[in-house]
Amino acid sequence: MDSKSDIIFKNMVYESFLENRSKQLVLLIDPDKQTDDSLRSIATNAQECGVHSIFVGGSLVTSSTRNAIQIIKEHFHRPVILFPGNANQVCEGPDAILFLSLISGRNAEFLIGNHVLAAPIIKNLHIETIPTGYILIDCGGATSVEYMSNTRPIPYNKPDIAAATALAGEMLGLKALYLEGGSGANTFVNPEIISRVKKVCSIPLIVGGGIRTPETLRQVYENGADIAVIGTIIEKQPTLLSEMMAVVNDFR
Ligand code: 1GP
Repeated sequence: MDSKSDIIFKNMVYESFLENRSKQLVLLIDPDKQTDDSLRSIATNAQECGVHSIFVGGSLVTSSTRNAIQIIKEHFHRPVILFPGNANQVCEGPDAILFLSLISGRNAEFLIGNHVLAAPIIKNLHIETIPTGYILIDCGGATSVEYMSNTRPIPYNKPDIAAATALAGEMLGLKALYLEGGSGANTFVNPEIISRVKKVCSIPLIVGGGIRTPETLRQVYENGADIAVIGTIIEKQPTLLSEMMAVVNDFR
């Protein structure tokens, strides 16, 4: 039996990002938008549909993330990954944590400040970290993440800046990149940005924000996303999840 530190050393959740480099679908759950009952039904639906992982978090979370993770894990048996808006959201229970550096911004608190606060806690809790370059793209409308992080997103029509930012992140040793339009964004990340980033970087590429239809999801994958994240639309239409998974399966 592996000890907890062996599991961290082996980076098991990160390996699951790499092992299936076809396409993966992640469901984002914001604990503040759910009740215990709705968490049970969302997690059960995600398990049945074959969703690869669940991210838990948000820019501002006031309810118990730990409780949400515990309930989700009772019904969903693949990786449950903390996607924290800040160091305060770090808690016991997730299989891994996206250790996010907001590299599109110039706010030191989200480049290193929160990390210093969180690192000793994460170490004590024996949680695997996935160092991830988080890149905000302006997809219309002011998003919570932009406001809460006090950073400006990269303009929608500036693929050169996005690609250079992503490349710098990979050169700094980050192990995944996350192109983020922001939860509930007006539109999804510019496909040209996705394809330019994919061209210059080799680490797993996560894309999320504003993906609301199977057609959009297909476009995100065709342009180079390895992992797509959907949240808002599934809160509104849970039954759409199986249609989204059908798109993922087309790439297998
Ligand atoms: C936000 O990328 C996620 O971090 C999901 O966005 O809620 O718009 O699907 P949506």
